[in-house]
Amino acid sequence: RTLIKATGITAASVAAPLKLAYGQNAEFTFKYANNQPPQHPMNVRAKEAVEAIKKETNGRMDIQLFPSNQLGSDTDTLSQLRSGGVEMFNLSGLILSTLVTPAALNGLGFAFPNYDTVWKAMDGDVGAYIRAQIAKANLHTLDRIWDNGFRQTTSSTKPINSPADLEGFKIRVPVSPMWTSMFKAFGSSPISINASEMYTALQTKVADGQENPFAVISNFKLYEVQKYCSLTNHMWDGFWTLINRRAWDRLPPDVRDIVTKHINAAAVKERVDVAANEATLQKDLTAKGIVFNSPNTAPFRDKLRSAGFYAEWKGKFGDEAWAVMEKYTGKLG
Ligand code: X2X
Repeated sequence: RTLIKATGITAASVAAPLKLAYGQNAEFTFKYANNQPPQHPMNVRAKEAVEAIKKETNGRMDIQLFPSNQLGSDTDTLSQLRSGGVEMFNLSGLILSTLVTPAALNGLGFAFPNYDTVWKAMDGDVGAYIRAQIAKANLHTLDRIWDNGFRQTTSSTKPINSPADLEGFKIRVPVSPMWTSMFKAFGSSPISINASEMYTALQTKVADGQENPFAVISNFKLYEVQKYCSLTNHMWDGFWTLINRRAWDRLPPDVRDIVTKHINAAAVKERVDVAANEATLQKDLTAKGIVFNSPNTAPFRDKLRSAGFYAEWKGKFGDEAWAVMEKYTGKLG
């Protein structure tokens, strides 16, 4: 005590460096949830980012990552995010659309021809439009959307070659009106099931098929319960990083900037990882027994058009949102 007084060091200034040195007792702690297994590039890059954030904030900001829906299904976790039980969540925009309808815009059937158009739209005006709508629901969204991917259709019973093969097909879809509406337009029997229950639903034949990008088919081990994979590329889906508004507002601006910088950078790296894996994953899945086929997708799009799918969604999204999408995709429907 005498020594501290004599040197002018206060208790606070002694305690602070100790905290920094050992990285304990973080000032801010966030739970950060997602639905992907730990090996998915999203979790690999998110883990690097939370470590970098801890380091650059000298331990002030501690983000704990919870992969594989450890905190609850996507639907549950969205409720927890809104109440503040979970502070951060990577969620598909289409599932978020149960709360914010325009977040499903990018899921419009066959809207994007390739990744180039996806990133232009999502890093451009489509993304900005969606984030502005999400902000109205009291959630903060980081700028860079993570890649889930172009979705392919798998089945335990038969390959999907034409829209007729989808008629009466029992297909698991995520819990979101866009998916239900699309597969109803195909004449299928869509069953809404969260990702955390997907494997079991396929294993027990509650559903005969599902649709997801290669990375999900592989990381969720769907090759154990599915035989065929049809390259339908019927929609592109990504994950927004959503943050509870009150939790975000509690962070000092310098910490917010560090979080924003590292999570956005991680999302961009994850996009590159997912793209790099695509070619090898198809080979891996073939080796695991999956049989691939490449249907002509034009008749699928025609079927959605004639079933009134585009007209229905143009009405739901409104002319402004529709025009923002068409700036990138050309005429929809
Ligand atoms: O639930 C799914 O199918 C998944 C993993 O693709 C989403 O997060 C929408």
